[in-house]
Amino acid sequence: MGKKRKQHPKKKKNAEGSLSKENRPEVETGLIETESLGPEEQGIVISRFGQQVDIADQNFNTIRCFLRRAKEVPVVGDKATFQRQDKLDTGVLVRFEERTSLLKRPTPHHGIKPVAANIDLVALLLAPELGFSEMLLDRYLVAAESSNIPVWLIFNKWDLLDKEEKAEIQRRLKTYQDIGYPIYFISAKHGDQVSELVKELRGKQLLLAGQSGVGKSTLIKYLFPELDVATADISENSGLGTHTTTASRLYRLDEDTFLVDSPGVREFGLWHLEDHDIQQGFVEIYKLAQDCKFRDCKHIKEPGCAVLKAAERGDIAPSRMKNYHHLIQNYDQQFS
Ligand SMILES: Nc1nc2c(ncn2[C@@H]2O[C@H](COP(=O)(O)OP(=O)(O)OP(=O)(O)O)[C@@H](O)[C@H]2O)c(=O)[nH]1
Ligand SMILES: [Mg+2]
Ligand SMILES: [Zn+2]
Repeated sequence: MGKKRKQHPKKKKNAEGSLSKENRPEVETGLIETESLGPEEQGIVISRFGQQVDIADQNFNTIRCFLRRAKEVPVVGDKATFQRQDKLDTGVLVRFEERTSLLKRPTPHHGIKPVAANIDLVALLLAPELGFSEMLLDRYLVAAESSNIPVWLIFNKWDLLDKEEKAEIQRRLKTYQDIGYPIYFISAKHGDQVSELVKELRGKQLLLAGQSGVGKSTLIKYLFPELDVATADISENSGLGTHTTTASRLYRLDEDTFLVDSPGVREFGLWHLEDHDIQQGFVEIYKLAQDCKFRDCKHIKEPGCAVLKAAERGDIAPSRMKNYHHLIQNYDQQFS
């Protein structure tokens, strides 16, 4: 908080800005001396804590900024305008720009939480010891597709598998490759195939997603060896990750490449999505649905269903069809 306080400060005007009012936090500089504020600067939100955000400036130095009476709060990845406070290493958020995307996640108690803004790629990490499951993968894909953000699959901890296990995973993931999802096999811990992956990531702002323990932070740690990034072993008791990362954080790889490390989710409900989102989330099914006799066909047992016909011919993977049916008939339930 600003050290000096004033009773009736002049209100700072945010004259320009093409944003809708809702997108512009009401910066009420009531507790901060406005004359002690520096000129407006551009930055990017790298993390958020309640009513404060860390903003990285043009040189990627971090300034803790206050938001006041925010109507809509910024999230990691938001492009922001801020002002420094004289003689302090803190500042004030003035506004943030309109977003190209906003990734949201369902919370355990049927809430919905914004996670990151301006993400143009979700890198979904998978790992062997957590029991790679098509059902969980399909749920993630449905959620990502509903935000219209492309998804890449990154199978991590490749070093833990023997030849047969690798072949088995490759076989199972081929289904996803065939429907258009790029797939990488890496070892974040040892750096295997990481530079090949990173080459493809240039110019993107991406979010590392996936269950707790898949190695999201380990990948960050490998890419930023000078930083102190917390990672932790999978619990011996539960066989699950230990939710080591508790808040999303943005890292800059180069001038125009940014990675967001995010906390792994335990529950991944899709109750917040409509039937249509579920249908759109299965990209190959959605494409075929255009040839169904009925426009509102759900591909369960309707006559003239092009999807069911394609499934009979073997053009849709049985596991995908099964998971689609499961989700379309139970979409309002919570899953873990
Ligand atoms: N053998 C092996 N272990 C790895 C690899 N990547 C990560 N690990 C280990 O997996 C464990 C979990 O890694 P984290 O990076 O903490 O996982 P996370 O996805 O960030 O988990 P949360 O922050 O809880 O969401 C750690 O013990 C890592 O050392 C890998 O490529 N190979
Ligand atoms: Mg982590
Ligand atoms: Zn149909």
